[in-house]
Amino acid sequence: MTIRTGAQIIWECLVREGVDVVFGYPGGAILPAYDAMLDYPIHHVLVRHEQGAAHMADGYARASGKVGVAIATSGPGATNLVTGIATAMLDSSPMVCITGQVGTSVIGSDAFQEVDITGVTLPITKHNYLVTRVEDLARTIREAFHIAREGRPGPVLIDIPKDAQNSKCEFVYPDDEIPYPRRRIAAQVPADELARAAEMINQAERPVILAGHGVLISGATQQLLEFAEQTQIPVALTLLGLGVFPGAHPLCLGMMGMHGEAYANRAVQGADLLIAFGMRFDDRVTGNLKTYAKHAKKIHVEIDPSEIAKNVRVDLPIMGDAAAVLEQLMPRVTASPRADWHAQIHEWRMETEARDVLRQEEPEGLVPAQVMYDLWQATDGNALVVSDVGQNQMWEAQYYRHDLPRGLITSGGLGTMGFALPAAIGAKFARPDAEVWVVVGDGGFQMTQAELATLQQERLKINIAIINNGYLGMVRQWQEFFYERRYAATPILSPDFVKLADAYGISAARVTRREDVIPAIQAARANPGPVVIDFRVIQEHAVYPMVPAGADLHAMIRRPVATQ
Ligand SMILES: Cc1cc2nc3c(=O)[nH]c(=O)nc-3n(C[C@H](O)[C@H](O)[C@H](O)COP(=O)(O)OP(=O)(O)OC[C@H]3O[C@@H](n4cnc5c(N)ncnc54)[C@H](O)[C@@H]3O)c2cc1C
Ligand SMILES: Cc1ncc(C[n+]2csc(CCOP(=O)(O)OP(=O)(O)O)c2C)c(N)n1
Ligand SMILES: [Mg+2]
Repeated sequence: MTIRTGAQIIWECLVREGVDVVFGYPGGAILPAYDAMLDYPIHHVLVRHEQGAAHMADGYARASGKVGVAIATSGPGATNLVTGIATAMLDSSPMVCITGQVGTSVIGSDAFQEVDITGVTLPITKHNYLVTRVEDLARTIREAFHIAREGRPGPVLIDIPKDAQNSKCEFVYPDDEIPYPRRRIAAQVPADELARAAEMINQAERPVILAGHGVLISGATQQLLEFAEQTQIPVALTLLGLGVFPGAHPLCLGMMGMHGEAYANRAVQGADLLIAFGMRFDDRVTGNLKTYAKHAKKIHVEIDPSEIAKNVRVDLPIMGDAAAVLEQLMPRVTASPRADWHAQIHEWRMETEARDVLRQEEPEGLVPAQVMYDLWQATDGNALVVSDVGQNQMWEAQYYRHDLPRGLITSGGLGTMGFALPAAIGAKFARPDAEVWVVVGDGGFQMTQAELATLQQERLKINIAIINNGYLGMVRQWQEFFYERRYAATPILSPDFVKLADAYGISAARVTRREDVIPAIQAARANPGPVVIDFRVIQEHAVYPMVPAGADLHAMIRRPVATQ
């Protein structure tokens, strides 16, 4: 008989789940678990704030497709995880968070560092548990990992009171079948649905494929490529879908939505059929729902039934895994040149390109889009970029062309500033050989810059490009467009980032001129340690195009062109 404490059972189970790295921060209620950890082959990354631990676990998950693990103590440790958990929830990222809790005998008494964290995280976890009996721990942990990764992935939290960690029981690893999900989605799509979908696709004259994050989660990138090439249907991508279809492919329309390519949005609005794979029609993607792709029939391929008809009414929902559905559709779809449609899209594309900031007369100062373009060039498009939130995120999405899946990690649904640096640390643990670049604004960087110490303590090679415009730029842009340039609370003072990096023992450079961009990037790449580059870009500079929130998708604010 194998007797183990609850604390030991945690690590026994994690090791069996294939976990070899966790991100965490200790404290009283989780001390038994930390004590037991030393006897297991697990690398613990000590973060500087628990929000960082959650983002690291999330970044690890997004870079690898595996479940990331974050650990925190009760009370403030657990509540500090909340933003990171919500970030993972909104973007369907698989994560398990383990929190210590006060002893079961004092739960509910406002004991020291007591917070009802299962209550707090109920709406932002896929599932959560309070495990009061050591006998339930092993099964719960196994179930938690299963739930985190199955179907539509998401974060799961396990709260473990200190006495459950200290108690002992017989340890038997429960490797029998997990009874979840209770409503499994059939692998086989009903024949009548396949026939209807194929008919709609084969008859369409102006179809567009909308591909999202679900294609990545499903591992369906190859199937998507074959499907698009077979049908000759252009592919527009969501922010979280960038890379699931090669950006360089002639059928690729780039990003759709609020800051998507104007020609992609025009194609969506002009389409007679939308075929959506693994995307959830977020409001950043659709704009005004009343006028969204009004003339298009819609097929929605989705794994989560609650996403069907949530935002957009669809003519044909197909429940299933994107890869499986694409494989079953393939033999039924026919090639069609659709020459008029492609010619129309080409015309829109040319019009869009004429307005490209990179084709405009050189403005004074460093153009952020240029920095992104140069980063793309200098890294041969092969970097794993982890972007933050705001204008920097949109410029990255527009000017760093992603041809490969899992080349971009970013917080889409929650739009969490401060995500990039910690998420990049997690991603580097998942993919140690990847060239990891953080793209972050001066505001977002200051939210989690304390993780520079974690970066250095772990001796990780990550490069950080701060797009420093002296503003909370994306909010300033809204103020410029919609609040008569009344810049309330958006000019932001930053420390000297070069000196800041130096204080952590990290190399740094400042770039103010275009000609210094590529040399600085190459010097950073050549440096064996982490490097921070402070790109001092033009301050008042907007991301175009922009669909104002709630406006019609075709009613884009466009960049003015000199010739018009
Ligand atoms: C400042 C800012 C600006 C933004 N602007 C834009 C913009 O212009 N354009 C844009 O696109 N986004 C934009 N976003 C991001 C946007 O908010 C959403 O996060 C994004 O559009 C969601 O993409 P998605 O639907 O592909 O991914 P998710 O939200 O992750 O949804 C994935 C979907 O796939 C499904 N799925 C999961 N697994 C599978 C599977 N195996 N098979 C089938 N389906 C599966 C899920 O159930 C879910 O419905 C912006 C965000 C910020 C912060
Ligand atoms: C945690 C958090 N707080 C507030 C916001 C609202 N917000 C969205 S973008 C943005 C500005 C970001 O500024 P910065 O990091 O400098 O990036 P920039 O837009 O200038 O590139 C703000 C405040 C947010 N997304 N996240
Ligand atoms: Mg800024």
